[in-house]
Amino acid sequence: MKQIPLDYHVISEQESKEQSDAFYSKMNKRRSVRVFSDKAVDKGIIENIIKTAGTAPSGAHKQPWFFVAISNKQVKQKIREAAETEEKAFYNGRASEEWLKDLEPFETNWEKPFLETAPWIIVVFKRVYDITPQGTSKNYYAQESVGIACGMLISAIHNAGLVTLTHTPSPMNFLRNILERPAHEKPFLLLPVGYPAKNTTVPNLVRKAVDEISLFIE
Ligand code: IYR
Repeated sequence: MKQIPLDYHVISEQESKEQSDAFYSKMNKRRSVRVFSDKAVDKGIIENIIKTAGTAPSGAHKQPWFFVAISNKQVKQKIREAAETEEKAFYNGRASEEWLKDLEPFETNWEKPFLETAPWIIVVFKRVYDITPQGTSKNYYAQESVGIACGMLISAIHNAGLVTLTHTPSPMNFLRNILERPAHEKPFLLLPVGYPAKNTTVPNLVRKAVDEISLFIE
């Protein structure tokens, strides 16, 4: 592939410190939200968020992701109904005792009204392989690549002043059917996106300290 100069401008160590501090403070304010306002969000903002996710690195630059953004009320209703069917089975027997106990602090249940209230739902698909005019082409590290893209998507949502929830109704294959996506795309994550409902509360979580999540070898 043709090489081009890197578009890069060095910043001072002071700026680097300030920017890393500011970005951490901003990201540390991100919280998963389960109760949404129905206030509309402009399509252009959702497009920017998806474009940001699409800047993620990927194995052999295969970009093995596909994003479906839904604001259509009927489609959101279909997704809610199908997700709640799976969630009912999960909460009424499929989940282990241990799993349900671990979820208690979050006060979740099978009901997922946010799938209709949130102005947008983004469904992320992982392309297990690609289909090209020449036939099929292999993707590498698709799981890692799409996981990274989702992290960037969530950061972009937060940066746009919006909130989301990483929702994984399990199994998620109904999303492929409702959204009429091809067989080589596997549903990966479902994210309602919008504004929090008025007076939304969140669990009083504590994040692990840096010395609990890292080791420095100097
Ligand atoms: N998918 C279910 C259960 C659930 C599982 C985990 I792991 C969570 O962090 C939260 C919920 C639900 O959405 O309720």
